[in-house]
Amino acid sequence: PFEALSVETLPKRLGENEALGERIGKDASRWKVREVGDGNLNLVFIVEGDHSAAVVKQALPYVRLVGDSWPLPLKRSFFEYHALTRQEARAPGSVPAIYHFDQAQALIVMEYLSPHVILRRALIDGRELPNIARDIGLFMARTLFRGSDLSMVTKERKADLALFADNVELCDITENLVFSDPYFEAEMNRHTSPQLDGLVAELRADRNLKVEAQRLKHLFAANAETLLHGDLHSGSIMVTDTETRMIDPEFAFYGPVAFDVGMLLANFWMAFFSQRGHEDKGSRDSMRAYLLRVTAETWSVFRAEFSDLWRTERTGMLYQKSLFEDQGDRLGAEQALDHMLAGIWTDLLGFAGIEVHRRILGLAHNADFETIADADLRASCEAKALKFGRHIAVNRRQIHSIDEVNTLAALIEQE
Ligand code: SR1
Ligand code: MG
Repeated sequence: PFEALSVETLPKRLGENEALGERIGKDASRWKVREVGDGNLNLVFIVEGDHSAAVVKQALPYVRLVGDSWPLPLKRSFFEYHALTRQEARAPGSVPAIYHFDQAQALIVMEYLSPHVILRRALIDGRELPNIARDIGLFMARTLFRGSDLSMVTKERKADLALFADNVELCDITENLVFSDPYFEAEMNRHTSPQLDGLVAELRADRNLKVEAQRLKHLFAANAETLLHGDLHSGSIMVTDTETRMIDPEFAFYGPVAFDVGMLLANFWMAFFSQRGHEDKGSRDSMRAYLLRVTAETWSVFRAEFSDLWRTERTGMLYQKSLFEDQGDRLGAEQALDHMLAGIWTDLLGFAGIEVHRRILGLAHNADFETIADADLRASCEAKALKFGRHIAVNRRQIHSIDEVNTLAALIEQE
């Protein structure tokens, strides 16, 4: 039966696994174990032995953030494992290596990434990382293209879709926490700045915004386009100055391409709006400019790589080459690509706006804002982010370039 690990029980339980012993160190009694999980859902341990170190991630039968009053199935670990293996195949080197998976114990033993830190932490600290836009843009384009009917054998994609369709409880979290709860007085909501009460009431009375959020929820739930990471925010990415790895795809399921891209860009924009709150040790002008460059570069890398894959790897049943290039109609294939990218762009703005809102109004907040000690300053950063989120979600069909969005972000930030 399932048993949650502890610092004390882990060496005994995993030390019996020969392959792990070989890798970490044969004498498990010498393993040093720390529990480091600070996420919303799981236990995470770092295990250091005589040979090397590893990370052990174990799902709990409930939501760690809330407690056992909110049960959550252990099978999320199964989906995380299968998402990691697909991401590694589609974007090699972008996720941690897996050493061991135990479905019954809902645990994954994986590569210990060191000296990596969580990207969100690095951005709060004002670190300008040179490679994140390229690395994340490539990761998204490769996993999202290669997990879709543009690339996969459709029989395999449909079987995979059925497999991940069972990740229903984690989809349910997103469907409620991201798309609905922020827009009414849901029980689990908590905005921590009472200074925002007026604006929050305005947003909850904003018919256009609520209709848009529901249209996006519909898209999220009904458009099973590709295998998503499902929770691609800056807390799901680990970095050094030169390396970037995506972690934690337990929310993986088949959904719209634009969801991952929108959630990710939203987290860069939130980092941007929170910088004013982290200026106690010096100006963040350069960091703000950097973050806007990162959003533009990420989108541009994504577009370029997605387009390249479209031209070179379109082996699936969608927009078959036999309809276009094979008949000498390269322009037709380009036209279809433009349409798809235009759709992704419009939808990602919606998902981004909604993601910004839920991180301020809903249950699961962001350290970017939460670590701002001065309550008025925090509320002012959050208010600007909320206005920005509303604007891009509601006006997404009228916004045509990332430069436009970034100009708007800079204008709101300076208000
Ligand atoms: C109850 S889970 C809250 C949030 O944490 C995860 O990281 C997801 O973002 C989820 O929405
Ligand atoms: Mg997570």
